[in-house]
Amino acid sequence: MTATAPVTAPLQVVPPAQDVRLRLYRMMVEMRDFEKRAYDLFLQGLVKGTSHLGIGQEAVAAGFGMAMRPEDFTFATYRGHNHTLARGVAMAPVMAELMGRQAGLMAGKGGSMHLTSVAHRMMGSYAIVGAHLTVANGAAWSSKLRGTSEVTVCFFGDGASNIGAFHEALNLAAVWHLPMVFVCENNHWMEYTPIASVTAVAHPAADRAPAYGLTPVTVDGNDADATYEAATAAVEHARAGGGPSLIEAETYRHGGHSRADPGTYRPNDEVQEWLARDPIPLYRGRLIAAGVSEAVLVGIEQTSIATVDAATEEAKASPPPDLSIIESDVFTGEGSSWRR
Ligand SMILES: Cc1ncc(C[n+]2csc(CCOP(=O)(O)OP(=O)(O)O)c2C)c(N)n1
Repeated sequence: MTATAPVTAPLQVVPPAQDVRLRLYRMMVEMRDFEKRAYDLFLQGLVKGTSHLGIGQEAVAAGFGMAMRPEDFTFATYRGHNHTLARGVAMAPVMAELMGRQAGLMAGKGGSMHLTSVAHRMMGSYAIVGAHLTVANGAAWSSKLRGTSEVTVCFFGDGASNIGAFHEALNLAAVWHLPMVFVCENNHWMEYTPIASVTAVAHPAADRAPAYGLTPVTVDGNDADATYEAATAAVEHARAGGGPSLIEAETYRHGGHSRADPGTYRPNDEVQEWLARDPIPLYRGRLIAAGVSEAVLVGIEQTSIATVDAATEEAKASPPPDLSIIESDVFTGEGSSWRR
């Protein structure tokens, strides 16, 4: 069974201002260059452990990253490099983390699947499918109890929509009217299984939203203008006290599920159809059509490569972590006193 055809955006997308569009383009180019380099470094044996690339899915991370404020929280899956960069985390510590170096975001202890930067309110990348949706609810509940205007955005894959925690999280978010935005990145495949072959509805997340009183929203996840518009609406709705939203962004991963997977189980015509809708060349063409000069775009592209080069060298220059860090950052150090 092949994946469903891409949605044609149901939204009347209003083009963002040109400076926003250029920042969206820069973010997507940087994400792509970063992940291509990470893959090269994996082939050289320098990236340790496994990694899951979001190449092809950049317009989702960029659209939401642009719509969020610094005080908002992100929760992501193991496919979380792009979401981490989208929160403004510098490339060098992320690259060093992938390489298991001391200069890594978590001193080299976490690796690709656990990227976290509390300072950037990037509250973690989670490897247990679906489990982080309930944790994200906790962050949103905290924001609400503290009377803040913080919003939590939680990304997950289509496969997570068939996990019980997805339904539990949507239900409580609705009951507690939490400032949450649930974002399903429907890339049509959960590891090696097409989501359509194991799901009773066409849109695995959006079609279930009404069961929890939420509006079903689908968006073209390869169109950065559309993701940005949908993200802005949902984030500001939550910030204004309107409660949770769910957005299903239809997209596609260009490569396999994880680093060692060539992805050959996918029909070639399906892969070609989606490659032709690569979000970055599509957006580049749109910017040119809108009057942006070739020189401006080339400048963004050259700067991106230079940034990735510098991050790679910085990461390579860092030594492996000292064994003494193995017990740090494991416990809060406050025992269970917080429970009383
Ligand atoms: C609870 C649980 N079951 C199974 C796995 C193994 N597993 C890792 S990724 C994955 C596929 C998830 O697909 P999806 O949610 O669509 O996300 P994607 O990888 O496409 O981004 C599975 C089954 C897991 N990590 N956690």
